Amino acid sequence: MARSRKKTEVIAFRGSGKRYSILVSVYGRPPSGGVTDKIITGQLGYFINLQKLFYGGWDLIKIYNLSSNTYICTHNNTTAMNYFSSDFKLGILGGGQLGKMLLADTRKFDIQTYVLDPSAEAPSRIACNKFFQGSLMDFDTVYNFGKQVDVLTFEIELVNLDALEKLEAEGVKVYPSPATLRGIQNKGRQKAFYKDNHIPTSNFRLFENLKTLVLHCLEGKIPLPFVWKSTEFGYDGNGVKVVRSVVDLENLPDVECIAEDMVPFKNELAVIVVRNPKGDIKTYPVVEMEFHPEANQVEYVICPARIDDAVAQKARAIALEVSEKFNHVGLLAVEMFQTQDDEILVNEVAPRPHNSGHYSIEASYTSQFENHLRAILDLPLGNTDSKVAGIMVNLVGAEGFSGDVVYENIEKILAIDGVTPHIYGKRETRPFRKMGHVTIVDEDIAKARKIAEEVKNLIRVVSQK
Ligand code: AIR
Repeated sequence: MARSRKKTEVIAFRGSGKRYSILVSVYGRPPSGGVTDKIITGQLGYFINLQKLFYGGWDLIKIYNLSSNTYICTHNNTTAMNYFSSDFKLGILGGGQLGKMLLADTRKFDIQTYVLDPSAEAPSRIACNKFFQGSLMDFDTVYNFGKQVDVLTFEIELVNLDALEKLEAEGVKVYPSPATLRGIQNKGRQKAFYKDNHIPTSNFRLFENLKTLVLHCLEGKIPLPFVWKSTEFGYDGNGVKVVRSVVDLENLPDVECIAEDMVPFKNELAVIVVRNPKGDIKTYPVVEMEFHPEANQVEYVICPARIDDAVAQKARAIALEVSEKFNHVGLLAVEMFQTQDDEILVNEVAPRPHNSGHYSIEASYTSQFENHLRAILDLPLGNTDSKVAGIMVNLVGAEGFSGDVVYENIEKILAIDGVTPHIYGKRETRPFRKMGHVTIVDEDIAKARKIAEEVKNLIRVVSQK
């Protein structure tokens, strides 16, 4: 927290309405408005004093970064919330499958939820307490939605950040924080963050539009192949393309983008980190993505990854560092490459529940969804260890099928021990759309892997004839 001293201001408020008491304002900048109780300026021993602040009974503590003009941390101590079977409201931006799985745990704890999603048929609709249909990118829609809840979270990164910032400044707890999301939402900024913080990542170059990238490519300034990524609005593989020759750039959208060095990795790994506002932090075990040898598509997410202990420890340590440097609250999925010489490079992060953690519903002591909830509500974090080995197979829409979905052979996979399908509740399938997943658990990872292959060969997501 707040390591870059000269750039940080700490403000603690007590009181309500327009009258505040201010305990600390580092570097002598009293916040505008309100009544000043006491101002201490100068260098604080950050860690000691911040800890004291957090537990010192102050109502609201804000840490403001003077360089980026953003709040890097807001901590509201006002009342110990009664979340359970009460009027407390958790707002969730996005009502897709991730939200739906999170809602299984809000139901378990009897926590009230409001959900906003653009689709009237969003999967979360059936499980929340109140559903709102509207755009996640529209300032007013997000702001008005957020005003009705006590804590706000999101299950997709493509949300209106300005609205989140305003809500946070007005006292709504937003986790993960808008400042963290701002550092992640734009992939150019995210990569720059890794470089600035000495987190190992592949080299990249930022281009303001496609034309500039094409010019650089034609002049031979970018070694081929490379990975093109649009800096904004990509998800589930959209906005990413491997470029092997200039021709591959032809049909790409004319947007700000990055060109990343291609990493000839041995393994693609992921670590999910969970962190609460107090700073308690835990990681899930390292998972491994196994790719289809020809199609180059992830086929299985395997937990634990079948890698050396030393590599796993390194991956977990790097993931912890990334979460801490982002000052992240909630779940952070850190996707990484294990290089040929066993180095770990961070590929990208997702500040939300993640596909690579779905296995945890059946295989872990505490699922990623329950731990997200515990983290954003500042509750003790649950055990992230696994009870058994878990393998996850994504159910994506088969190529050539669009329309009302049918899960072919689902009864056959249900007949196998340790197999649990999750159906997301999207009525319409489209090629490669994420429609569900299947988890396979077993004491023996090799046996689970065999069953996973059987499942993969049996089930198909198609449309009605
Ligand atoms: N999602 C969010 N970021 C990445 C993914 N996969 C999930 C969220 C979101 C849903 O995908 O749960 O709401 C949207 O899926 P679709 O198929 O409607 O685009």
